[in-house]
Amino acid sequence: MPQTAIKQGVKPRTERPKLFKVILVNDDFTPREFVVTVLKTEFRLSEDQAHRVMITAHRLGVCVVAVYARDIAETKATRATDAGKANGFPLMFTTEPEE
Ligand code: TYC
Repeated sequence: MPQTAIKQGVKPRTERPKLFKVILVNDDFTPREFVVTVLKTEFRLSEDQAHRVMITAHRLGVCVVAVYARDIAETKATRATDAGKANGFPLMFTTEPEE
């Protein structure tokens, strides 16, 4: 558009990329300490944060770990789930879009 032209009828919009939640799902088999270790290594949570997230999922069934851009959320959820699998645990992380 030439610099002198006037744009009409276009709503000014600030595009913000949608964020995705990574969700930790409880199970009856994965040891608590293993869950804490995965949360610390893959999501860089402190010992304290990791313990709180683990115990919340343990008590309520699920807990939001963090929010990221879609590809980062999916990569981290996959890597964290694979860490459980590699050790024979059914540990599961899922992703879902934020409203
Ligand atoms: N419920 C597991 C236990 O009692 C611990 C656990 C917590 C597993 C959270 C998964 O997302 C989870 N050993």
